Amino acid sequence: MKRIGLTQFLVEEHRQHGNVPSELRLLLEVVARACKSIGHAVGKGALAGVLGSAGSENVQGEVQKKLDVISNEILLEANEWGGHLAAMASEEMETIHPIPNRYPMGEYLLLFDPLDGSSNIDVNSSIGTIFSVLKAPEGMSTPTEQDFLQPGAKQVAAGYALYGPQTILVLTCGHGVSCFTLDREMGAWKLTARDIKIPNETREFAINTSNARHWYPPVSRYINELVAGTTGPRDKDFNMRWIASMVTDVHRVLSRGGIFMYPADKREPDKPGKLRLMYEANPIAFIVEQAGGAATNGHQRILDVQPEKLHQRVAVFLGSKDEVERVTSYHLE
Ligand code: AHM
Ligand code: MG
Repeated sequence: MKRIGLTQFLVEEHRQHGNVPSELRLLLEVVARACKSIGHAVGKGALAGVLGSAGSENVQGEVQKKLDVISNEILLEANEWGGHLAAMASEEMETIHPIPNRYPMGEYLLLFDPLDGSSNIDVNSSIGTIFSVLKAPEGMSTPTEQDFLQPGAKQVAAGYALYGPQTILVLTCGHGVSCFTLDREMGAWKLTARDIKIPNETREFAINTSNARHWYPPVSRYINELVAGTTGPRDKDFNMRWIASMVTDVHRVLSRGGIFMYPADKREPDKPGKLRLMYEANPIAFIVEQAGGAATNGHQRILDVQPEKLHQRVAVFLGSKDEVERVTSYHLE
């Protein structure tokens, strides 16, 4: 089978749907190239001295790993000079990163979680990069944080790279979800799946059950029913998986169905859940919806949440549609 590359895919996608103008295509190609570099650093591991802690904390108060910092640098450097971006924002940086004056300013905004699943880095398990692309507001001259605070429904593209047994790139530009596999010898992304659809029928769920005692009643009820299996109201057995790398857990859901949850809980009522709306929940929700699944915060569609802060957190329920609708309905009862 002849496999097309990322550029050909994006050119043809634009021809068909008019959704990937050349500026956006160039931007996505640069992001994909940066992910290739991150994948290379990840693959070198101890040989390149990239494992372990960086000895610093990010704005969320989390200890940064060396690879968190390296991946952030790679994405910033790769995307600064091309002329298609106005500014960037990252999970690892407190404030936005406007494009330096020496480069032309473009019309897009890029947000990323440079290395998702950081706790997996030093144990050689799968990790990823998540990114989201927005259009800068009309008439914007100097980008500010406010310009980024657009609901996820406004994203023009989103994707993730997964550094696992294979390095892959999953992408949506608003007309379905495609997957590219990195041909390591050629150094090229090759299309390996298009129009990915999340199976609706599932017997698999993903949640960190060590937090069970902190959950709110709708989550406890839903999980208890799954765990009860054939002896409970669902009348079938469910299996559980938790990799602690959202990208990896979500990729499994995309591949064979399931539901992924990181709920809000009673520990920090003003911090709903752990995952970040702008860098994690929005791009993944866009992909999941484009693959026929659903994504809510228990009360509303994630893509409709109006962001108030760059680093805002959000509860997440996403994956196979019927399951997401069920757990959401328990919250609304
Ligand atoms: P990170 O961006 O700092 O890596 O944190 C996000 C990760 C997700 O990938 C994953 O789903 C979650 O944190 C795991 O959290 P926990 O360690 O509480 O299970
Ligand atoms: Mg993350």
